[in-house]
Amino acid sequence: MTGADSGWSEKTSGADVSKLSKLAKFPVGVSLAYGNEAFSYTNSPAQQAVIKTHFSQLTAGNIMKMSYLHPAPDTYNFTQADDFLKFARDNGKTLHAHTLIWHSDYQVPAFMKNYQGDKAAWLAILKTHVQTIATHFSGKVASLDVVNEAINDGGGYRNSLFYQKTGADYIEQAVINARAVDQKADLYYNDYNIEADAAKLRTLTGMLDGFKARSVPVTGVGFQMHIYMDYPSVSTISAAFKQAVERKLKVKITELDIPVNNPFSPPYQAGDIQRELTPALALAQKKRYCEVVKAYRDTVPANLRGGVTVWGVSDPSSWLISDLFKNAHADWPLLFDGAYRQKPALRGVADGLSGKPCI
Ligand code: 9MR
Repeated sequence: MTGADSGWSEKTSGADVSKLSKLAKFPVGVSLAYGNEAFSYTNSPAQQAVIKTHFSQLTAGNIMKMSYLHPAPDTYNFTQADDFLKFARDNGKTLHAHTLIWHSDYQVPAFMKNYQGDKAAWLAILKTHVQTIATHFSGKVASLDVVNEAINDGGGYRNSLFYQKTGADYIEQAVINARAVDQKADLYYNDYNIEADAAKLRTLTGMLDGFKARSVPVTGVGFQMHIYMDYPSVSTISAAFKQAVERKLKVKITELDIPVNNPFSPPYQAGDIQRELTPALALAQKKRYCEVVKAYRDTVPANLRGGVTVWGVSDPSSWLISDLFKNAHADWPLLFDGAYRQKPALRGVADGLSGKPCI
């Protein structure tokens, strides 16, 4: 059974949310698949209706990554991204651009993988990359993930292609270079597990302190928040947000999802892995979503709230149901089911946004 099937009943869920984003003064976002990708909104009026009703900000799940926008040294392709931007604008949504620099093997353009050059040459091609893209989107996007996932699980900088060529300098250079061509957009450093992994968080705060000392103009930290029902605790999450808040940096939850099974640790509930989204599990997930959003509101002052974005619209579209996790049962992570029906999780987010008790 996959996330498309569910045992909970819409009638008993009491989700009944009329317009999620109206409940917050900050952006309430969602990531979307585009064009030929599976679960693209472009082919689905039902999905479009959900997007238009409930979200105020959009992030492209893929099409604004490096290899899509900059496939060859002198070739930039903005066709899809511009169409996506048009969809956002036509529907009164802001856009969060993801992401200017990311080490992921799938997303680094082939020409960069093969590029031979010294540190100065690498910093120069990355500067051109960052500034060409940030210039194109300047005035059109509210915020950008400038660098994604540059820190290791367990701490220290990730030994990515970019790190091998430039050390950690590429990170702050990207922020400085983006700011030089876009004075308005919020500029984020974005990563996963920084809310959970103490050593990873220490590397992050060390990096942020260095930025401060050198006046590197980062606006905030994107906490991806691919989390679980049982991990990490709300107090651990709040403490991590505080690290950014204490440094007067914005906090943006950029990729929130909460599967009911945790493939990395024993099943969420004792016994076998949950193979059905029972009403009890759906309600537990509602509570968890609420607590996370409430922790965000309670910990991050209004002027530092960059927003909350979920990583996908419907359960079966989630990256967690993709090949990578196919056999791992990281199921039902999002706010709508495969038929775009509201899950209790949506009510949980709504309650969290409105400061209601999490039940
Ligand atoms: O959800 C995205 C999936 O469709 C892509 O195949 C994958 C590789 O580009 O990236 C996924 O999104 C990732 C995001 O860009 C960065 N943080 C982790 C996300 C989930 O893997």
